[in-house]
Amino acid sequence: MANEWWKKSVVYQIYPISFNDTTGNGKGDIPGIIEKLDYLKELGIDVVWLSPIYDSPQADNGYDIRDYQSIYEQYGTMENVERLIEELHSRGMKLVMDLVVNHTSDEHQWFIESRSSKDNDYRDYYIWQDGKENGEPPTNWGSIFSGSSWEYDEQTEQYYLHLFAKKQPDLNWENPKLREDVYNMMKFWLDKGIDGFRMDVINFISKDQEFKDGEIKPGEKFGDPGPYFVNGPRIHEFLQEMNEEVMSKYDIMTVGEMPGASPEDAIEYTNPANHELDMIFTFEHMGLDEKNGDKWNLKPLDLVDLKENFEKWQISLHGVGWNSLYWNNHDQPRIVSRFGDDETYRVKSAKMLATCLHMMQGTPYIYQGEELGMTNIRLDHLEYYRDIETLNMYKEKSDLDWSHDRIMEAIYAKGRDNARTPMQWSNQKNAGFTNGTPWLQVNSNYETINAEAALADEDSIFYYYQHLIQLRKEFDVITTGTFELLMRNDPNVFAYRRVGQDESLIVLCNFSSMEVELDEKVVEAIQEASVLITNENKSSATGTLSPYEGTVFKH
Ligand code: TEU
Repeated sequence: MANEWWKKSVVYQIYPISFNDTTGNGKGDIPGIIEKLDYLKELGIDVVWLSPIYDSPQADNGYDIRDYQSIYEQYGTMENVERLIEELHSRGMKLVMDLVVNHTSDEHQWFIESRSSKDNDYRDYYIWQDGKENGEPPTNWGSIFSGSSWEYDEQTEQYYLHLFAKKQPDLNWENPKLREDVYNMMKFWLDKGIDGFRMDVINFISKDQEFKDGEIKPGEKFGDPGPYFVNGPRIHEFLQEMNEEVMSKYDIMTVGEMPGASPEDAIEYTNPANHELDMIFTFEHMGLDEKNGDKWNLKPLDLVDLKENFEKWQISLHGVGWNSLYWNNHDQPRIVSRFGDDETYRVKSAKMLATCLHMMQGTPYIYQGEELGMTNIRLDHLEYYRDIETLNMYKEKSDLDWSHDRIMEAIYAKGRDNARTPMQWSNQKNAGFTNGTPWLQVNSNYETINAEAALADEDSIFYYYQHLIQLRKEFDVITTGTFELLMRNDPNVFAYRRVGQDESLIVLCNFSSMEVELDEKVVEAIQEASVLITNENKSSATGTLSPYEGTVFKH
C-alpha cells in the first residue's frame, strides 16, 4: 500500500485467446504474449492485466476455472508464465492476474466432490438448496447468461446456484474453509511474483441467505436476483478478511469488477482506511445506452448523462477513494464504434475518446486493440458468434418474441465478440494473429487497421495513446487535480477543468460530427493557455471545435 504506485500507472488488458498465436491452433498463447512485450513497452504501459489463463473447459473463455493452480494447456505451461513474469519485470512492467472466485467450473474438483453427496466435505463449497414444494427452483432468479440461475442435480436432488452459465456454479463464501482455500491460492500466485489481481464480479460473492424471489420486471420471465447478492450483506467483511490474510502482506494492486456499485459503495471499497481494495470498475457509464437495465435493449447515448456520470465519480472519489478509467474490455463493444465514428472519423474520434478519458483522475485501462482504434464486427450468421452470453441471449429473446433483426442489431451494438476478434498485428493473412484458423473471425478491416501500420505512422492512434501516457507521468494535475464540469448542458461537447498545485488543464472534446461553438467563458479561459495535446491541427485557442476534436489546454 505504501507508495500507491498504481495511481500513476496505466494498465493494458490482454485477452489471451485473441492476442497472439505462436502454435497455429488459432488461439493466442503465453509465448505469443512474451513476443509482444516490447510493443507494450513502446506504448508506455506499466501493468499488464491478463484475463484468465488457468486450466478450464472454456465454457466462458476461461472465466470457468477447473484448476486455479495450473495453466490451460493450449495457452502454454507454468514455466511460460514464470518466464512472462520475469520478462515483464525486466522491462519494468508488472503483471496483474484475473481472480475468478465468485464461481468455478462445474469440472473443478471441489464441485465434483460437492455434487457427489450431501455429506461430502466439499458440499458446502457451493450453494445448494431444495426446490420449492412444487419442485420448481428454490427462487425465481434469472441467470445473467439467460434462463434460471438454479440447476437441478439428480444425484442429490437439490439445486445449485449459478449466477452465470450452468457450467459456472457459485462458490459459497459463507464457508470459512472455502475462504481459506481461496486465500492460499492467491498467495500461491503472489509468491510467484505477480503484482496484483483483477477480481471478477467480486461484489457478488456474499449472498443473502434467505433466498427470496426477485421482482419480475415487465417483459421478463425471471425475477431479478440483484438485490440479494450485489454488494451483499457480508461483502465488506469478506474483503477485509481477504485483505488482512493476503493483500496486506504484499506490495500489490487490486481492482474489483463491480457491476451495481455506486460511488458511495466505491468509497467504502477503496478508501484506504477500510483496508479492502485499491480501486473498482464501475459499470454506470457503460449502462447509459440501454433501457430498463437490459444491455440488449438499445438506447442512443445522451452525452449529458455521460458527462454527469463521470462528474459524479470524479468528484465523489476525490481524496477518499480511487477511480479506474475505462472505455473497453473483453465484455464491452469497441468504444470507437460505440461513442465515436468508426468510419469517416475513426482515427480522430478514437483520439478524442482517449483524450476525454485519460485526462481524468484514476488509473486508465487500455484494452488490446483500443490503441489501434479497432472496431466492432458484424458477422452475417449467428453461428459465427462464439460468446455464450450472446448465444444464450438469442434463444431467450426469441422466446420473448424479439425479431431476428432486432436481436442481431443488439448483438452488433453490444455483443461481447465485438471486443474479442483477434488482435490485428499486420496486413498479412489473419492479420498476423495466427497461421491456423482463428477461433473467431478476424475483422476484415485488418488490412488498414493494424499494429504494423500504426507503428509506421507518426500520427497514429497508437502514438497518441503513447503521448497521453507520457503526459500522465509528467503532470501531477492529471492524477491529483480537482475536477469541474464545464458546458454542462451542451449535448455535443464534453468539457472539464482540472486544477492542480502547479498547473491546470481545460479538456475539450467534441462527441459529434459537426463543428461546435464553445461557451464564451470557456473561450476566455483558454485564451492565455497553451495546447498540451490535440487531435486537431491547432496551436492556440479558437472559439470552435471541429468534428470529434479533442484538445487539452494547459495553464
Ligand atoms: O463479467 C461480469 C458481468 O456481469 C458482465 O460484464 C457480463 O460479462 C455481461 O457482459 C453482462 O451482460 C465478468 C467477466 O468479465 C466476464 O467475461 C465473465 O463472463 C463473467 O464475469 C463471469 O465470470
